[in-house]
Amino acid sequence: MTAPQAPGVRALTREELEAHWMPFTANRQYKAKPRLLSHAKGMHYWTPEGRQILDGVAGLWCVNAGHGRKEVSEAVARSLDQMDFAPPFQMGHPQAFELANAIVKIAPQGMDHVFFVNSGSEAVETALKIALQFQRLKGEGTRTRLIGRERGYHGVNFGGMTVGGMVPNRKVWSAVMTPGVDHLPHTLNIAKNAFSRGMPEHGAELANELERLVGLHDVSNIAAVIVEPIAGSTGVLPPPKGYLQRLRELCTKHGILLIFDEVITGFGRLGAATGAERYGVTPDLITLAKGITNGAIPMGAVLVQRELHDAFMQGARADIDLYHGYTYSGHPVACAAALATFTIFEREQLPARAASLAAHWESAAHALRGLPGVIDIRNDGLIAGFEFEAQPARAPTRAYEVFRACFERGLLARATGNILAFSPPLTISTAEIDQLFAILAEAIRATP
Ligand code: PXG
Ligand code: PLP
Repeated sequence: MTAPQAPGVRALTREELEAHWMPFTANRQYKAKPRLLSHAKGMHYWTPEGRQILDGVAGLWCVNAGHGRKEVSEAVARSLDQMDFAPPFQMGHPQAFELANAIVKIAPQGMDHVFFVNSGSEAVETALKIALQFQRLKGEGTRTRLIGRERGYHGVNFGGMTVGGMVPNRKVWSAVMTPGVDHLPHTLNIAKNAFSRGMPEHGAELANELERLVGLHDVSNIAAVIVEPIAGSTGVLPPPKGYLQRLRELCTKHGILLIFDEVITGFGRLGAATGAERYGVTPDLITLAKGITNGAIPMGAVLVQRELHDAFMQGARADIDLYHGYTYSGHPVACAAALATFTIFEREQLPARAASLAAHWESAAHALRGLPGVIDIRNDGLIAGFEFEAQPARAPTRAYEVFRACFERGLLARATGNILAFSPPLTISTAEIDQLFAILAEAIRATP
């Protein structure tokens, strides 16, 4: 594909890079050798110098329908022209209601209310707050404890950071984290499950740790459990067979709400509309973000079971039911982007497309087994993770160096710890899948 025009793109000087303090980035390392992206179309990015980069990560797990979708950009432009902003509190606009109905249509049965936010992190805070208030409304206000999981990622705000289990994201703020939080053990077991294709065989019993926490704190104190159906950011950890079912059973048995954080798994990534659908387990709340607008405009949402929502509607009609919301909740331009994304999803059947590509993706990924230092390959849907042998004294990690080698060879990967993750747009072709893993293999060989 020829590169789209990128007017006005020029190299930045070292000084010009300084003012922007970049998120989750080694700023000094980056600014000494910056990697810039200037334009994007379909499966590719381009650098300012005109190098074409195959997008192996859908931006950051979000551009599920591929880059530069005209329907999205035109809907955004129209919406901006029509109405730049509408206050979301005690006022509404048609697109927010239309979008909520569209989301409910792809949601698991019974999850038929949607609360809008602007990011995955905000979706998580919102879901936790709804869960806590629901327990009070049910007359079980002592249920305040929240349970996350080791190696979970639930965004960066205080609640999400605390239920999350990514050590570097937590350690500095340890003393001021949300009180009353415990963690289930993570499910990664390379000794038993290395090179599993899809869901690993071993580890369903780890869900029983919830029983231990119930025994420790007493069930009357536990409000909710939050997990990603498949942990993404901390290195692609597919759920062991039976694990999520067991967690659901235990939550139901003990009156504990189950929250699936589907910021990555929502909108087709696993070959179904949601991870809940893919794994056949229905939670009480689902957080969504990223793919909801194809990454074009920030947006997130929380999907809520009817029973929970209805419990909030029992007070006096003039009472505000949930003291929560953001200035940009359900922003009209974000809604327009999301509705256009939905149109593409339906027309191109992207979840089904991802499902039909998953077997090819899996075998192409696992064909890299045996490359030097690769100790595990994990996958599900259109996600794959490659774990490298630990070399504690090595900095940067091998994964980071392979990421750089991929970029030099025209492939965008995502390095997290000593793992490389891939999650391409669901519009990828089988030839592009082969190309992706061929570049990766070469980059691994070139990075001893
Ligand atoms: N929950 C999950 C499961 C996520 O994956 C968030 C919440 C937070 O979303 P926002 O929109 O606030 O970033 C995420 C975000 C990575 C990576 O390298 C993944 C995310 C963010 C940054 C990096 O895998 N996921
Ligand atoms: N800080 C101040 C001073 C505000 O007035 C507001 C919103 O009105 C916020 C923070 C929250 O901003 P947002 O609603 O965009 O999350």
